[in-house]
Amino acid sequence: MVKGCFVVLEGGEGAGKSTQAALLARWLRDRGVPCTLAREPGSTAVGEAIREVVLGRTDLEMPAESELLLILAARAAFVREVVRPALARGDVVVADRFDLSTLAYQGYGRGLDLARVRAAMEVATGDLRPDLYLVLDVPVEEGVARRRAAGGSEDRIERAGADFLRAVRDGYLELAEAGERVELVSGLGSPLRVQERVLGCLRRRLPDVFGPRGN
Ligand code: T5A
Repeated sequence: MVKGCFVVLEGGEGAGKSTQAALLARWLRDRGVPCTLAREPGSTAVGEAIREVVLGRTDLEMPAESELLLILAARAAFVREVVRPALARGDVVVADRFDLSTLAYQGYGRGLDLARVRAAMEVATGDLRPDLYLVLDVPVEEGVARRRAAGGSEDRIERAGADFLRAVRDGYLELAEAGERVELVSGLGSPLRVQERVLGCLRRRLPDVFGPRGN
């Protein structure tokens, strides 16, 4: 039986994280593997309330430090109420964003000191470490075009503009280069083509869970 495992989909706006997270959750469930699919910020009562402030309140200007601490307040609940209980049950947790987003957006994007961001993040996450991060990468223009085609309005963070989104993407590329548990995956091509790449990485990096013996 598959043991608990924590996989995170990361990347910039419109990279295809939600699409791939949903495809991966379906792939696991089709094979009888218990799976918890969740998104950040959100997935708890307090997290969804904070999401409404951080993303929904486009009228609010706030210091980057306030944005960071609100997101971490949401994460503290996410870790305690969603991730840890799911891992204890033996689920595969598929998260649409986690702490790399904070380094990429609040660190590289907003310009907060990375060491201080990491120190603050410890309060929210404790010793919890994902088994693998998959960073989906598309050029900023492609991500923005996909989001526009999907319709809906820009959230408070997306409104920061193209230079901000480019800094976020560069941050992800650096984090993927440096991170031992981080895989960079091209998000270009059809969703099914991207899913093949995602599954290829998972089989290679987490064979006990995603390899032929795991499934
Ligand atoms: N945030 C979050 C921080 O600043 N710090 C943090 O610590 C955390 C956790 C989250 C926001 O919060 C910020 C970052 C974000 O700004 P969100 O609504 O969850 O906000 O936003 P995103 O995660 O960015 O969601 P997006 O919808 O923008 O991007 P996704 O999930 O990467 O993309 P997806 O799958 O929704 O696809 C977007 C569109 O593209 C299509 C889809 O059908 C959809 O229409 N698509 C494709 N089109 C062509 N080819 C493919 N391969 C496609 N895959 C999907």
